[in-house]
Amino acid sequence: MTQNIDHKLTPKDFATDQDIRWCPGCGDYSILKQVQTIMPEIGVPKEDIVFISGIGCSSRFPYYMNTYGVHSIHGRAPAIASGLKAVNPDLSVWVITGDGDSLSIGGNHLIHMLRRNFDMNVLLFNNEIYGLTKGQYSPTSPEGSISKSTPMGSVDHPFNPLALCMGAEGTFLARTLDRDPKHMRAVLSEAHLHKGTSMVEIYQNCNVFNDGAFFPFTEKDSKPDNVIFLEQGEPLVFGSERNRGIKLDGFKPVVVNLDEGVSKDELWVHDKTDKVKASMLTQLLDDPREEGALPRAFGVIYAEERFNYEDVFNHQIDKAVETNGEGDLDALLAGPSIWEIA
Ligand SMILES: Cc1ncc(C[n+]2csc(CCOP(=O)(O)OP(=O)(O)O)c2C)c(N)n1
Ligand code: SF4
Repeated sequence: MTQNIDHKLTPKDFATDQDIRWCPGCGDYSILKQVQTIMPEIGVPKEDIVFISGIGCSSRFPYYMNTYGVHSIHGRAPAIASGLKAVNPDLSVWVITGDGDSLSIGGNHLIHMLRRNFDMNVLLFNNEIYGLTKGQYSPTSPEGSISKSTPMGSVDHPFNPLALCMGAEGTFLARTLDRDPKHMRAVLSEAHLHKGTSMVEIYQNCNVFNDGAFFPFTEKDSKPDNVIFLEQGEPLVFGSERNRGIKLDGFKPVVVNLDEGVSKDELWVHDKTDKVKASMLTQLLDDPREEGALPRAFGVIYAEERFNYEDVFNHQIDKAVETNGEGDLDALLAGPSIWEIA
């Protein structure tokens, strides 16, 4: 859909007059800014954009976007977004959710939304904690996390969100960081272009209840050693000197040093359409604080073309109307199929 308006929109056109209730310093501000920045570029009229969230600090997002929006029910944004997209396929639909909202109470809704592959975008703000309810552990909190609800350390093994989404047959998986605005904007723009459900996991710092959870990936001194930025068709290279890379030894990723006789041609080349390799990238989840940890992948990990639910669903309705006529709901309800309750 192209913009059909006579003045060019700017990010300010997507801001609202609402007082923002996030804590000063929260990573949510950066995500809001990047989303508002890409909105004029995607060329969809404001009136055709809808942000739908569940419950959580992150889920206050729709109040701050000057588009249509629904601050819905805890964990249920995928269900509401799916219904809306099914009957209004021309809308640009964005689901905003937290790791608690989408992976605890909303886990079931998330996986079914993904396999259906509606053409919409999901931004999962992962801060590895429940922020709004003041710092309980979440399904992405690492083992041993000390929180309000796990004073002796969490015993739960965490989800790997993107591996979970891949297992649920997601067709677009990406990861980005609140503290890398340029990277986030590029990923969000690509997510918008994907014709299917794009899942973008965003590492988001909750500076009040889980400050620094992602510092190894975001801070200047540690980021180059812990982050691989994926580029389609490019070898996996990282490090402050860009002299380290990942090579596949069979199915085992190993770190190699390009200064020690290994050529770039031997490295793993990123192909977002290769499901097996994308699946391996989702498994690069080492704790960066541990000796010998492999770096973590950021960017578009996987992209697959598959039909959208809404297209086939609406095609079926058209076919049924063609064959059987418009139908009559009153007649159906008062119809001959009756039964008695004893
Ligand atoms: C049915 C229901 N159960 C529990 C809650 C309490 N609750 C509100 S937000 C939330 C979790 C929020 O965590 P997350 O989705 O990670 O968002 P964040 O606040 O960190 O952005 C919970 C458990 C609720 N509001 N409704
Ligand atoms: S509690 Fe955490 S996630 Fe919520 S607004 Fe404050 S800093 Fe952000």
